[in-house]
Amino acid sequence: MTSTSSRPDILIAASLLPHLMQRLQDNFICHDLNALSEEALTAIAPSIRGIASKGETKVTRDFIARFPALEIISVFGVGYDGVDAVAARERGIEVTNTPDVLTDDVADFAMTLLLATARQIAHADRFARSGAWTKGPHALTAKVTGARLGIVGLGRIGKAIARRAAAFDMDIAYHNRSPQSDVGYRYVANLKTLASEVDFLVLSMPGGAGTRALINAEVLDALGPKGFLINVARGSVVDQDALIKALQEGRIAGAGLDVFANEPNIPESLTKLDNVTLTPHMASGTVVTRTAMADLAFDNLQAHFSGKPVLTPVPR
Ligand code: NAP
Ligand code: 8YV
Repeated sequence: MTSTSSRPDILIAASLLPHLMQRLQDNFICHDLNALSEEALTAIAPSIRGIASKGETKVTRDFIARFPALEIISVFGVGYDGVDAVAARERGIEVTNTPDVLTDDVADFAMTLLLATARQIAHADRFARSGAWTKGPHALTAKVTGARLGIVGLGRIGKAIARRAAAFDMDIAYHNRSPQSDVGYRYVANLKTLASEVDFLVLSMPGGAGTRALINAEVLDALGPKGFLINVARGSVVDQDALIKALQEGRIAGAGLDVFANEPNIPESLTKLDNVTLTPHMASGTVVTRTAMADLAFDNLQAHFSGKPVLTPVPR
């Protein structure tokens, strides 16, 4: 713990894990954005030197402009699409995230969603509990082993998903803006073409303006009535209305979704569907991984305020 006089003031812009909050409170003067009135925020704004935030939290250009002494924004999460990193960079403000420590858990979860959706685990569970089994067997489901997998966003998480899919003998192809030199999987330059060639389309690209609604009605139609969409990326990368329509009309077979357009709200038109598996943005949500993310988010702040290079700056 550092002495109160030397502790930098930081703004807590999101609801964070108790473990992270404890470490922040021990080392910084913490101001909780949610507990501050507009007036109180204006009063403390000149003293704020750091912001602790989450992947989904909006830290806009206008918000950043309110803090003239801001030096660093530490994001708890690898995705930092909520932060206007360009506005931060223009001011020389450091932005950090938490890559790598969550890769395995997110990839495990993507495979879990894929298997659960293909084999209709959530539906079968409801079926078994309701007693419907006494009237006849559950419908047959889709085979995963040996099926064709398309990954959109073959980065850290995408590659970890591919390694897991290889153990299911899946035929793996991917789409990025450019091919990766360190993998042997088939690169498909056109997203619609990739969708038309696979049984499962898994999304693991970043959110933000560059990927907004990349998965639209045309891509879904290319995936087709036997194809499944699995999204562990961001809700923003899918045109959610087009997805719901495609699911309702059987134009795709099903979807496994961990992320949504307007979290934590999920439209009733989606929750009513039987051909979906829905989870509340929890792909990185194990005790071990969330603790590692919290430690990394803290260590970035600590390094910066100790005059050391931050551990994981976002790419420039
Ligand atoms: P990463 O290593 O940066 O990989 C992202 C990949 O996406 C890169 O290979 C990149 O390749 C590709 N990409 C970027 N823009 C693209 C575009 N317009 N079209 C197609 N591909 C594009 O990031 P990561 O660590 O794997 O994380 C990926 C994302 O997963 C995060 O940004 C976050 O949104 C999401 N995530 C979700 C959860 C969850 O709880 N559900 C947890 C962690 C992460 P190119 O640059 O060559 O295009
Ligand atoms: C986090 C995520 O759960 O890392 C990311 O990009 O989406 C998740 O790991 C989230 O950002 C924290 O709420």
